[in-house]
Amino acid sequence: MRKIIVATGNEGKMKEIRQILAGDGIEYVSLKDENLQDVEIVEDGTTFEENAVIKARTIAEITGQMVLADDSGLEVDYMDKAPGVYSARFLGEDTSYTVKNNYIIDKLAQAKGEERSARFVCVIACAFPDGKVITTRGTIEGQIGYEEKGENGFGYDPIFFLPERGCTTAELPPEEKNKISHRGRALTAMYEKLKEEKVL
Ligand code: ITT
Repeated sequence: MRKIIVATGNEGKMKEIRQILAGDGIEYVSLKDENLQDVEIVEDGTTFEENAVIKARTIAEITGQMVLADDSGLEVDYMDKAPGVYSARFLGEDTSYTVKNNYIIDKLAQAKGEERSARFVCVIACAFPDGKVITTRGTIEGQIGYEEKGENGFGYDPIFFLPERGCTTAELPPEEKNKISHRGRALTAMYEKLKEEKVL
């Protein structure tokens, strides 16, 4: 079976990536699966695109293979689009998401209705051994909830409320989240591009 490396150490992402791309006869493996978890990746970009490219290129250069990477995050409009590209590092990499999520809820104490707007953004990069790189972007619009709700997903999902569904992305079954999520959209677009270019 053909194997494609996804340059991520985030297990929540990896699980969704496998679910979204399931059924194409390719095995998607993480950095840990390939014993590459200790490779230093300097994520010093200021955009999702820059960071996704840095991750995919670093691993493509080392392995000589085509590599996928995901850079994603939560933009809260009331917080000037923070935490954005710093979503994983927000309040410290080792701080629990209960603390991060409740901090955001508290920040929005005075925000009402539309003022609570937020989005998840995901950029997928595909880097080739010859240095070529392509990216796709997906977003999902929502609002910051008033309390954490739901056990599915990971990270900020318990506070990402979808008004049209009346629930958070952590309350959606995984297959429902993947159909509409930033990651589902960006990955589907990447899959189509790679098919067009006859790489898959
Ligand atoms: P890798 O760089 O190893 O892939 P990371 O977690 O450090 O893992 P990012 O820098 O892209 O990755 O940070 C993404 C963060 O954005 C992630 O840790 C979550 O906090 C948040 N995030 C992204 N997608 C999410 C989703 O679908 N649901 C909830 N939170 C999400």
